[in-house]
Amino acid sequence: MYNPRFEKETFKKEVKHNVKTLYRKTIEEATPQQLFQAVSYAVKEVIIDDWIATQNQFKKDDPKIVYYMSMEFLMGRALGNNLINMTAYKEVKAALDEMGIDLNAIEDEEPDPALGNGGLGRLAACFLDSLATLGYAAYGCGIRYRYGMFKQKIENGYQVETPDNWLKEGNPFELRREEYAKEVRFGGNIRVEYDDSTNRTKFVQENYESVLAIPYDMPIVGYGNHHVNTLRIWDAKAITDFQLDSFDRGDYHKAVEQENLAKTIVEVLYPNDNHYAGKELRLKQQYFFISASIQAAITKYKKTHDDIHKLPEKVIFQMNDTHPTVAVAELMRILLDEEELGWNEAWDITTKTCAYTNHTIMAEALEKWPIDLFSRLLPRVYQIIQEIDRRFLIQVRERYPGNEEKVRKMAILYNGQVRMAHLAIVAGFSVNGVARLHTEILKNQELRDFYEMMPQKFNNKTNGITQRRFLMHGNPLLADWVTEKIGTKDWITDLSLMSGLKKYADDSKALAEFMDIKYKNKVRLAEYIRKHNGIEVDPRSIFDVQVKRLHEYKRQLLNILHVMYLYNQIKEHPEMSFFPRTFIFGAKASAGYIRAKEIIKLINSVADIVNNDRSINGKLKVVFIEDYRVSNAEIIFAAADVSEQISTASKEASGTGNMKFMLNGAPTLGTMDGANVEIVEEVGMENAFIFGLSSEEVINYENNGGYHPQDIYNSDPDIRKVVDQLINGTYSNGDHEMYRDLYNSLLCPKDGSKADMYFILKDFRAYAEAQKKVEEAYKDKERWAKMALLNTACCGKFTSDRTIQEYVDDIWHLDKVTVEI
Ligand code: B1N
Repeated sequence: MYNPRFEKETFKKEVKHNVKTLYRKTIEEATPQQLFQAVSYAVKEVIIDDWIATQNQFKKDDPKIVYYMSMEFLMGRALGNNLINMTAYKEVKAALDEMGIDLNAIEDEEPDPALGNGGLGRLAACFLDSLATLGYAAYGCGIRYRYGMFKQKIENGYQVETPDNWLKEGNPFELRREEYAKEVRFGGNIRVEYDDSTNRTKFVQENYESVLAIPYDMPIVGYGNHHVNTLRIWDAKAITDFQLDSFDRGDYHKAVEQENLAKTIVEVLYPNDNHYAGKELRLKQQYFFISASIQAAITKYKKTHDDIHKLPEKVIFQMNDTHPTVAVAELMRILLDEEELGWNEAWDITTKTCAYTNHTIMAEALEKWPIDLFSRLLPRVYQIIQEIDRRFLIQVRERYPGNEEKVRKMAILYNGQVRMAHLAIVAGFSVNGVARLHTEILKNQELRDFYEMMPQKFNNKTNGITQRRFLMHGNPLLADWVTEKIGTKDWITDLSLMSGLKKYADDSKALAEFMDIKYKNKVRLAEYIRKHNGIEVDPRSIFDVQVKRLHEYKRQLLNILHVMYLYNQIKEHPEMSFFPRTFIFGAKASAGYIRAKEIIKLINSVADIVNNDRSINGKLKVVFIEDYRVSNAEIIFAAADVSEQISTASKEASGTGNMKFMLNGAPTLGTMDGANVEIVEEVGMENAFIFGLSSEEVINYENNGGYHPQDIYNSDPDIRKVVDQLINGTYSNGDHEMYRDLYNSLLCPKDGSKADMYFILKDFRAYAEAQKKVEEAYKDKERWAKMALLNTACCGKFTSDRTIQEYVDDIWHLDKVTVEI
């Protein structure tokens, strides 16, 4: 047993006790939310002991610590996951059963913490899970947004956003740690002072505004090892009167200003995925959590070490994309202005401590802050960046004498902007992409100049996912079956053992069991859809699923245009054989992304028409699942037959949903993009459905001004019919304008962009053919079962445990910690 406190009678007593002291109620009287709180506090009690033990072990071992700096942590619910990782899920479920409490129902009471947009934030969460499970010392550093990712409602087919007040009922797993607060300063000016006694120039920030950053700690429980790391997210509070400089005390105006700053700074997560909006408040958020986190890390280091020069032996700051990149300048500031080191010493430390992960090549996601905004908000940090840039350009000119074009291309400060990626590359000792293809594109295209000058920094770390959440918790039936078949539970921490399933690829009995589990999971999803959408879907139909953020490059439009094409085919040839299909979508669009919202409306309009057409006998169904998020994702992956990964080749850096589908036995229907390439390499071409332009072809077209979608429109009547249906009222009650912009985007955009930028019409036929192959394969039950099973069997590479071990081996060089209980 993991911990005697999970022993049935002990745990039941604890829950009863909590209900009584928290709510003055009995179990029978408590609401489900109150039961969730009471159970969570009982679980937290146990976690805290391990948390303390882990911290004590850190004190003894003094391991190197990685600080994973991220604007986003898409954690998902904690209760079930913590129980799984404490290997107490089944015990606790049984204990609660005896009290008449359904653990699943209690879990559904937990708000789904959504402090992230999509893949980037969820990756951070998977990494924390793996770091704790592998026994490494790690902190996640982020922001405690009052409102996370918005809740999505679909009204009349349109997306409507409502606030995600996730803290409304209180978060039982967090710990407020007021005593570790740090001050963060914004704006004002820098007074330069010369100190004769020390011969040093001092830089003093004056007339600034400041806020107090207050950390909240959340436990990150490792699997079965009593190791508990910390996710530290910062709240902001106004600096109270007595903490103000004496001349500011009693300045009412300033007091109110600082209250406002504190309130607004952590108010809400920017709901943009793969998009840079350039808002001042966003830069404030970035500096706020970075300054607080770096200060805290330095304070912690200095408590037990007296030589700041040895910081790189004990500390790594891993920057999750460029959003935390101001970290390099903030670390320099602390080393220069507070530790009073010289530039070279400070630079040496910084460049051994900071590392950068790139997650996208989408041009619109590149962070380029206007210098006037940046220097006004962060005057001292800006000075430091100027000096970093000045020294870097000297090196560029040394390496490329007379090549001012290179200088312009590589400068950190250029054209009135601070290019954050350049800063991250220059100051980081490691630059990594998130899938092999992505890293190659970085080296050969996007970051070519930097790769040429400093090839040793570049490396690949293909993303991964945690099997604890996405198989054990999301798909318990399959998890138990895997354990039985391969005769060990060890896959939970060693996913390569899944290959032990390969020997069942031709075993009819095993295949039937595997598909029976899939069927049960489809029934579970069908029930969810009935409850939440009021749509009846047939679990015997093919569940064809595309769930991810809505973005043009991810091509949900290609998917729905193909559905429209199939519908036309069925109507035109009612006699044609057609295996029933349910197309399932889930996607949030950024609030200001008009075209993405039009695509959501189109999907819902097509759903309306198709689902209500009695003449097609339910052969085709379209479902848009409202409010796609981590908690319903777990149910969706488990139930999928087909994994749609159809981004325009070269655009999806990696993808991680693709891996979750694979783990759950859904073959990939996709392009050779991101990690799909590696998925196919593992499972074999014959167990996936690959189609479309290659990344080279796409990049080639792009470099030559695009292609002519008109030619395809003119020569292919099926495609023409579908495209015309966007503007002939078929899906808009006769309104010819509703989808005009989507139509134009394919043939003749009004905003000056290229026609069909994402090659939807170009890839359409290839996609339709691949879909035809899916149908053929599915009709052959054994063949399909074998494909599905082999996907699960070959997914070993895609665990985040493997990814984290690679980061440790190649970049972080952390020490393993064994928590002694
Ligand atoms: O990061 C994931 C990858 O698997 C996906 O392919 C990639 O699209 C995603 C600005 C982003 N890249 N960039 C972002 C998110 C928020 C934001 O404000 C950019 N997200 C990704 C994990 O590597």
